[in-house]
Amino acid sequence: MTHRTAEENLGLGYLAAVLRADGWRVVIVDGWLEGLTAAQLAERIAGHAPGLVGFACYRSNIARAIETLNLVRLAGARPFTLAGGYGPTFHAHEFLQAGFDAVVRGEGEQAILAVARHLASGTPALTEIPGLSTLTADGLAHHAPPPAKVPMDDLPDPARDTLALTLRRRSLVHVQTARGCQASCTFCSIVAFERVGGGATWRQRGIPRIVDELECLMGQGATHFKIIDDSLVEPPRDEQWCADLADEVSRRGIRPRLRGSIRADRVTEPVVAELSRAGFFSFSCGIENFAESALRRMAKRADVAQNCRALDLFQQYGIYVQAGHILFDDRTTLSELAENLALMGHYRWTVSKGIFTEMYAANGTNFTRRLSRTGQLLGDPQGLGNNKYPLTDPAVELVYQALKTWHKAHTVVYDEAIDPVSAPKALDPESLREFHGLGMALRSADLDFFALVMSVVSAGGPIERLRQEVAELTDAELSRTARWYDDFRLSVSRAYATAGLVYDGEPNPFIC
Ligand code: B12
Ligand code: SF4
Repeated sequence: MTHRTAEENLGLGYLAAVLRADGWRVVIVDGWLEGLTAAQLAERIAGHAPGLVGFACYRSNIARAIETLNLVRLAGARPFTLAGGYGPTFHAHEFLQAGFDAVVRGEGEQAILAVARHLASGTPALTEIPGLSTLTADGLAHHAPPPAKVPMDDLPDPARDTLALTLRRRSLVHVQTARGCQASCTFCSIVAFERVGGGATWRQRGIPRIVDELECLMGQGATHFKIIDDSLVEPPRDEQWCADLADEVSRRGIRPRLRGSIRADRVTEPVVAELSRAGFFSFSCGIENFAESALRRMAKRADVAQNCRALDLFQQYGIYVQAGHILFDDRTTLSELAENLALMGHYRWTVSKGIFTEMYAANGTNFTRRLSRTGQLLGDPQGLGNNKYPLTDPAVELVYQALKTWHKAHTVVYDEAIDPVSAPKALDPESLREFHGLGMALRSADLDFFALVMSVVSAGGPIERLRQEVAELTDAELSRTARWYDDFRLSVSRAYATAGLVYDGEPNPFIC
């Protein structure tokens, strides 16, 4: 669980589908979607007396997974326990030491099938299962490299056991049309994950299969979908592919509302026009930065001009955009911050959850490898899978601390106000507009504060004096605006009541 609201877990759906196709009885218990405590989840698991229990984990939920596992064991059940997903893939040792019998690195369909067969018949041996890791007397053992990736059209459609729950929560129904990405941004876990499995870092399904799945889900009541691909229009997908998708959707007479993710350098007018015709009303776009030097450092394929062109086109077609932003990394400069402030102000209509953003240093990424090589890694004290590192420029550090303090003070209101457009929820256009308006008001307040901090720090002077001035400014602005934020929260509550939505996220653990 996090500050986000729950969404369906397509990974579990794919694993269940593959196991069922092989004749196994599978039960999916989605503790997050169902809002279960560890004790309730453990009771449900133990009640099925399973031979194999698989947990889908992030590094950040290892503690809850282990708590649940221990409760299952306490209830007398002794299943073989397997952990998979991004957390176990990049932190295999920690998951095994914490008590899992085995970890699957990378995609799980083939490995879980092999583990199920092993448990039933002893064959294949655990040590022969590709992608499986266990603890041995010698420590962590990655027994065999992950298997060759299965072509996407050869995978069954994911099981949809949690569809009714998802629809009830008005959370978008997830669909995957491709896995991976062909770019290689330094901070990205997606490409790191794809490299674990080897082979191509991107593969796709054909349009007929994609639209079949949409049509089938619409027949079960789904209207709004999140296409969870990390990058929708990877080559060879192009303008023609977008037109073909729109044609196929229209030929079937369905009108899905779609949200997707796209890289800015793949955005052209025909792409946006055709995707809009296919039903896309919202995109998440990794803009990341408005300074050329920062984009080059991140190895982004897009330059600043492409970022701006993409945003302009989305605006022209009335598409909501959640703009991924990474304001700070170890080498951020004051002039880069100034360039960002200017263009963030120009594009204040984009949806962003708060003003403070920094580059995550996740295990397995090129960014983290570089920090490790240069001795800059300061560890992961919160155990969230996000290593700490120092900033080079002390003046930048002042802006960093000020924006972080500001963000922390408002994190609850960001999460609640912006969730319905960033998650997003299945809302009618009017509610969506209302939540977007609330997000823009928050964004303006954030940018005003960012501008004030920049004006103090850019004036220059001894760093200790600047530190004092920034601290005083932050305190003064927090108290000056307190009343406005109180009123704002009332507006958010009213918008939730009008839309009939409930926000049930937890406090954000990542801002610390
Ligand atoms: C949709 C999504 C979400 C949804 C919910 C997803 C859910 N219920 O699981 C939302 C928006 C809520 C979300 C939240 C978060 N997410 Co997210 N999310 C995604 C996204 C875009 C797609 C996930 C997906 O469905 N993939 C498709 C399925 C088929 O793949 P899969 O889930 O990885 O499962 C496969 C394997 O991992 C493995 N596997 C998975 N589980 C298991 C279990 C077992 C037993 C086995 C054997 C194998 C196995 O087999 C599966 C089939 O091959 C991914 C990016 C991506 N491409 O995966 C990011 C991603 C996984 N999320 C990420 C992050 C960081 C988060 C947050 C921590 C963000 C935040 N700061 O709040 C939160 C954490 C939420 C939590 N529960 O704690 C990162 C993880 C990075 C990392 N190094 O750990 C990713 C990679 C995004 C990124 N750009 O970096 N996320
Ligand atoms: S474009 Fe997005 S998914 Fe692709 S490598 Fe960059 S950050 Fe990762």
